[in-house]
Amino acid sequence: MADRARLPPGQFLTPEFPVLTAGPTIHTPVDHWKLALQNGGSLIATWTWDQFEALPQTELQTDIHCVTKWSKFDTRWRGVTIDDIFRAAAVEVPPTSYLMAYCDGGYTTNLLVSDLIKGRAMIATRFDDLPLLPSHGGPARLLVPHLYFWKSAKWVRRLAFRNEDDPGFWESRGYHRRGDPWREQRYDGDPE
Ligand SMILES: Nc1nc2c(c(=O)[nH]1)N[C@H]1C(S)=C(S)[C@@H](COP(=O)(O)O)O[C@H]1N2
Ligand SMILES: [Mo]
Repeated sequence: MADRARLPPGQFLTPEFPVLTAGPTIHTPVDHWKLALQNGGSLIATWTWDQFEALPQTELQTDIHCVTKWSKFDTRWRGVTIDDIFRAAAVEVPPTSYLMAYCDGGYTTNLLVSDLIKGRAMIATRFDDLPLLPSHGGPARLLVPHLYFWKSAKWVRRLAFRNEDDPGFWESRGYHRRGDPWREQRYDGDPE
């Protein structure tokens, strides 16, 4: 079997790309799309679709791991790293340690800023060289592949720095605050 060492504990490998959404698929036309970066309630920067597409583009090939136990190897994405988003907004030093991602449709997820920087995360707009399908979060989703896939918020529209690590949608429904698959941080109460 292919490279067992790449499979986190309790996971199985699938060639499929399952769709998991709490609620309906959201369809946001790109001319209605904007990304906002905030510090708490104050706006730091916004990008229209065309402005966002003009930011530096990064390709990333990576394994992904869902808490429902499927993992998929070597997925291929393109988008804008969070480092480049912060740079474009002249955020040299992140103002807080936490961040909340907000999506069209109301989904949210909380993240440590340290899990998003240094090339570990992006806002992805392409999968396998094609525009990201709405079912997988197109036009744009967060991609944080080293954490369980619920952290990779689909249809993301707003990133807000926060002073506290307040729980997002799944985190307030019994899932772990951080969700590291290598530590099996599935549920609230699993090891830090
Ligand atoms: N906006 C939004 N993002 C979301 C979700 C959701 O319900 N709404 N589900 C999460 C969960 S639980 C998983 S496993 C992945 C699934 O992504 P996929 O459908 O592209 O496989 O999206 C995550 N991002
Ligand atoms: Mo999930």
